[in-house]
Parts: sequence; C-alpha cells; structure tokens
Amino acid sequence: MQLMKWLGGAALGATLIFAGSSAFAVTIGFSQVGDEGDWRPAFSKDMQEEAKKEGIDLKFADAQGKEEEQLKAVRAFIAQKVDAIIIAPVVVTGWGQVLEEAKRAGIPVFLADRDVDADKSLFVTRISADFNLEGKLAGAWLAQASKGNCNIVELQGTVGSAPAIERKKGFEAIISNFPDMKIVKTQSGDFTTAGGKNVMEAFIKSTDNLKGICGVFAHNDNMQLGAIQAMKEAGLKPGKDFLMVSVDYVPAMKEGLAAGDANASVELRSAIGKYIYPVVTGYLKDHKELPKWVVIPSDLHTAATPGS
Ligand code: GYE
Repeated sequence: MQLMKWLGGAALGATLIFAGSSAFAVTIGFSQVGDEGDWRPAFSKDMQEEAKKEGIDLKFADAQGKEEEQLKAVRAFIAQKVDAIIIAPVVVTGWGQVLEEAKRAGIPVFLADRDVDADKSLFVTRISADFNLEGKLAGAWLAQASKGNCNIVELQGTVGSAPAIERKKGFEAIISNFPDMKIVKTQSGDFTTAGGKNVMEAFIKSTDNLKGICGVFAHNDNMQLGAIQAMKEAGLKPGKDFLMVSVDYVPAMKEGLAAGDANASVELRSAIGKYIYPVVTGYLKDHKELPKWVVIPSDLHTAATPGS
C-alpha cells in the first residue's frame, strides 16, 4: 500500500520507467545545435515544454552552432549517467568516438532532426523529417511554377549539415529532369537571416541585379527572409518577379507568403517532442530494437494553402 502511494505520488511529478521489478525516473540529456533561425528556438521550446508535461528531467545544452560544444555536452551527460541522450548534430561528421563512449557507458543515444555520418549501431534511431523529400517538394513546386524553365540561385544551409546536404540532393534530383532548369549560383548562408541577406547581396552584384534569374531556393526560411530584404533594398520584387521557395514554414514566412513576398515553403514541424519522447521512453522500458529512422511528415504550403 505504502509502495502504491509512493508510486502514485511520484508518477505525478516524474516519468517512471519500469524495468524488471524496479522503477526509475527518467533523466535525458539533449544537445541542441543553437538558435540560428526561427525554427530552432521553437523546437527547443517544444522539447522543454513537452519534457515538463511528461515529467522528464531534461538537461538541455545549447551548443551555439559549435560541434566542439556538442561533444563536451555529450561527454558531460555521460559523466552524469543520464538515462538517455538526444543529439541534434550540427554537422554529420566527427561523431564516431563520442558515440562509442556513450555506448561503452551503456547510455542509449537518439538523434533528433539532423543526421550523423557514423555507424548506425552507435545510436538507437533518428527521429526527423525527410530533408531529401523537402528538397524534392521544393524542386517540384518550382518546376511546376516555372513550367520547367528556370535559372535558380540557391542559398545553402550550414556546410556539412544533414539538411544542407539532403535538401540540395533532393532539389537537384527533381530539376535534373528538366533541361531548362539549372542552379546558376549557390552559396551557404549558414541558415541565418543575416547570412541569407549577405549572400543575396553578393548574388545581386555578380548577376547585374539578378538578370536572367527566375527563382530562389533557400534551404531555410530565415535565409530566404534575409534574401527578400536584400532584393527589396535593390528595388527588386521577390514573390512577383522571382519565384521564392524555401523550407521550415516559420510564422514570419507564413506572413511573407500572405504578403506575396514569397511563394512557397515546405513545412518542417517544430512541435516534435511528442514524436521524440515516446520513442525514447518506450525504448528505455523494453529495449526493443527500432528501425533506424522514425520519419516525421513534411508538406508544402503556399499563400493559397496555408494549412491550420
Ligand atoms: O531547417 C533550419 C535550422 O536542422 C532541419 O536547421 C533543421 C534546420 C532547419 O536551422 O532552419
């Protein structure tokens, strides 16, 4: 009876995992990329709020865009003997060793959002959207809107990050079917508004005010919002004289679409704690092997199809 009372009370404040006959409260370490755009802080906030709701003790570490900081954070989580570690990796490379260390310590690792280029036995699963599909959706939209005839400038995300690699690949896979569609300029704007603005300013200069350009593909909305600013400052009309497509569908882009400054954005959901935590706590309960990728759906929006 006493035990039941204690368990009932504790369950109100903490997620209890029953492994064999003993119960334990869950502590999870989460190493986040940083806050480079509007999408990332929304994702961080959701992870923190969802953890609170679920009674999970979340140790949150912001790496400010630096992989070294992430490696430090993961090692600190290992030293603290957390029950599980979630990583949203800045870039795909450089993870093998620290993942081995977590494995040796018996702490399961889950990837959220971005991917790593490491042996898949070193993490339980990755829970994220399909970045390649996002690139394909953007490419298909542009192919249709331009009738397969478009000189494109591309703003790439952080060099070496999974979304920059995969969005580019997916986009190129589609436009390669159209002989009159090609990327004529491409550069990284590091997923930031300022980066997108700087790169677009350089493109405007080097192409005599975007002469002959029909479309802009940005790997995220923040870079596109920066590009829109640069284009307007140069007296150009994004969304009207240029087809503008990007990824994330953050609130500022929703407004940009409604205002006619942009044309389409592929939604990357930020409220994904509800997808991620059940996978982690489920695994802590039963240790059942999972598929290496749990896919979160993506869909494309225009001003005419804003969604809910
Ligand atoms: O699109 C971008 C963010 O990793 C897929 O990172 C994510 C990307 C997202 O900074 O806005």
